[in-house]
Amino acid sequence: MKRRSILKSAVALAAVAAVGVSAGTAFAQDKYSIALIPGLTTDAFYITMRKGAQAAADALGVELIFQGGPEFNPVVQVPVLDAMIARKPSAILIAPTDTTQLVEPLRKANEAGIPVITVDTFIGTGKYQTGAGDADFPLAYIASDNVLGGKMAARALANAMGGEGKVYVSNVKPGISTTDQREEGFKAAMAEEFPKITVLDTQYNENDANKAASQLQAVFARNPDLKGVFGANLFSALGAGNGVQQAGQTGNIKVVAFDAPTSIVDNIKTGLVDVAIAQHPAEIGYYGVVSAYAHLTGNSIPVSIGTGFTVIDKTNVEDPNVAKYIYSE
Ligand code: T6T
Repeated sequence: MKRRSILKSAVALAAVAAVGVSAGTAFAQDKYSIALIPGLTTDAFYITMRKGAQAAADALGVELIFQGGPEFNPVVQVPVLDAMIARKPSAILIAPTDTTQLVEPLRKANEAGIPVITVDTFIGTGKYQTGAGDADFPLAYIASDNVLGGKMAARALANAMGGEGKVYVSNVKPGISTTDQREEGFKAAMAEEFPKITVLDTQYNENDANKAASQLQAVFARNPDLKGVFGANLFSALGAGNGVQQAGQTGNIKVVAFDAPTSIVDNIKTGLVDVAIAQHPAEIGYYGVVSAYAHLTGNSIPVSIGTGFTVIDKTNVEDPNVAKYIYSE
């Protein structure tokens, strides 16, 4: 009898231990996993965003899963998102590659109970949690103020050109919130503040720098008095700058670049590019992870967080306080 009760207690103890072990395992599995799906993986902008996100993940003890496609394209991004939803991360941070085509795919994540935060780009109108529209379900939008950035680009280009002449925007394609807003801001500032500048038709390059370079040469062939170009993102700007060089127009056709990879910064040093407007992608990644974590741990979060810009030109390109905003490769 006595022996039996000892046995019983041993079984009970073993059961407790088993619960302890499984509770421990469950705890390990309960570590939050935050997915970051960039516009594309090989872009210095998103590589830098990932670094900021990883810094926050390390500080908070959460797992960061960085997964994306090789091209900035909804057809490529949606399957990556679907696969991520199947993995059931605790939250998804995503730079949607199209304002409308990512709405339904992201709704699936939301309906599966995975909180969604958009970083860099937005879906719908970008006004979330308003109860209006069918694309307001993401919890937050963390990004640069792209309309303002476009206005800053217009002012920088007008200044470099002496306030008159012909320019055009080298852009990716319509339907991307960031680059659409930059073009909108650029055109608005040109119309309101620089009446002697003519803005020619936008050239769309599908995020292909080679195409952007050929387009520059074609626009220049049709407009030998072309005085400036605004490259509305990294590949547009890189290509437009290369086009200016290939046309033998370095210094004559002014180039203002959105984004600041090392190649564009090098082009500032040689005089090919006049100004680069650096976004702060590391901050976008950092605050993305912090916001997701705050939400997961029961805190309220801001529905929108704006990060800043650093304007880089020949006068400050060597300044260490400016150099820290050059994107990582
Ligand atoms: O300009 C960034 C980003 O903000 C935009 O949404 C897409 O292009 C970049 O990634 C640069 O290539």
